[in-house]
Amino acid sequence: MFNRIRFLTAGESHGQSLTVLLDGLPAGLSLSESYIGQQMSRRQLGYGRGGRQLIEKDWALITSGVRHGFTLGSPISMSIENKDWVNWTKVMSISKIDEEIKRVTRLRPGHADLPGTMKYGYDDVRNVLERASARETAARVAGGAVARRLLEHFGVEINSHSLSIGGVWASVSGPIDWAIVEKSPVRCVDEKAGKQMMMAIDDAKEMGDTVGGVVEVVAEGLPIGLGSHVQWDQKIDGRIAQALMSIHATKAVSIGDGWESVNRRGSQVHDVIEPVKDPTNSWIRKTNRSGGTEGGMTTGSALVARFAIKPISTLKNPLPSVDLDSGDLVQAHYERSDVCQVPPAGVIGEAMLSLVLADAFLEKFGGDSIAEISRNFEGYQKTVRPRNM
Ligand code: EPS
Repeated sequence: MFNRIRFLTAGESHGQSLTVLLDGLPAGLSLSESYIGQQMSRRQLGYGRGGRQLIEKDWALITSGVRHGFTLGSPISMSIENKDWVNWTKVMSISKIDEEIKRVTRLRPGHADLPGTMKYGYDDVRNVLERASARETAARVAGGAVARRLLEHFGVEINSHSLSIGGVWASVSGPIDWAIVEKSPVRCVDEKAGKQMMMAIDDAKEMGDTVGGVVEVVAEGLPIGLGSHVQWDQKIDGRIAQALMSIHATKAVSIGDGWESVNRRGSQVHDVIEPVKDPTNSWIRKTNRSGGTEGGMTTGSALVARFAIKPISTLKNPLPSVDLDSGDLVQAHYERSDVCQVPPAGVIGEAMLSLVLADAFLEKFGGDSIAEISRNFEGYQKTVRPRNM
């Protein structure tokens, strides 16, 4: 997945804590727990979130790789406490307990329950659902925040917004006012659509159901030439697609005009390259239908990706299902959950996009310290212009 950064998470939703391990970041990057905490708070917001977000105050304790406010170049590890753990010490005890714990055997369609219990030979769905839970995205956002910090140092800005929820679509034209998005309970720039999205979430909640939608993530300020055309697994669009597709409940990913472009002719799809007047501001396009990638590389235009979040699988009014032991018809398992995960998905998508782009940035401008990477980056940027300018 990554060429320079190694990123792992560990931890179950109701275990003691989540763990994050990041290796491959350079020395000399300013980084603080409060910076990471700000991103983690953003993830906990969103209309339609479940009761768990009232219990948790997500915070990532940095346990290595940072000294006096700057990265050391050594592995960065973080620990995120699950405050809910105190209510689960028996159910999620590490050691054997002599108390009978009720097994979860009623399989939820749409989650990891059936494939997970068959794959690992479990008799208790909880052994799957604890790790499969979207709680893990708290760890992704912590790791993604470190990557975001690196990109911000080099002038890259990452944002996201909800394009649709429950079939209600925002009408978006022109530059997006990200301050409006951050204030919106559904992270939607279109206030009218936002209100209708909240109504759609309320209606679903009323019916014990759930709703999904579409999120758009945007990275601005990227240099041209991240990724590569030379090998299938180096293409930046493919790497972004995998990272976004790996987010819980994601069922589709597109870049730029994506699916819409197939209805148009090439002359209406490709972004014309404008003549260069100012060598320090080269390769401008008046359109960005490509979403900032061509041939598996960044073009220098905004990187724009969209991903579809399915309505989440835990329904208060459960679907019919089957019991893992008997194979008989039962109602699917229900436990506290969200009604809609689209708003937090934007923040999680920003984190995953940051990790892919930071990895590609380090791949191109490698170096062990921010100072060395800066020299490489500035030297490259001076070459990005027509050859005789
Ligand atoms: C979530 C934490 C989970 C769920 C939700 C998202 O906490 P709990 O299971 O204790 O309520 O609320 O997970 C899911 C919706 C899912 O399908 O796994 C979180 O922190 O984002």
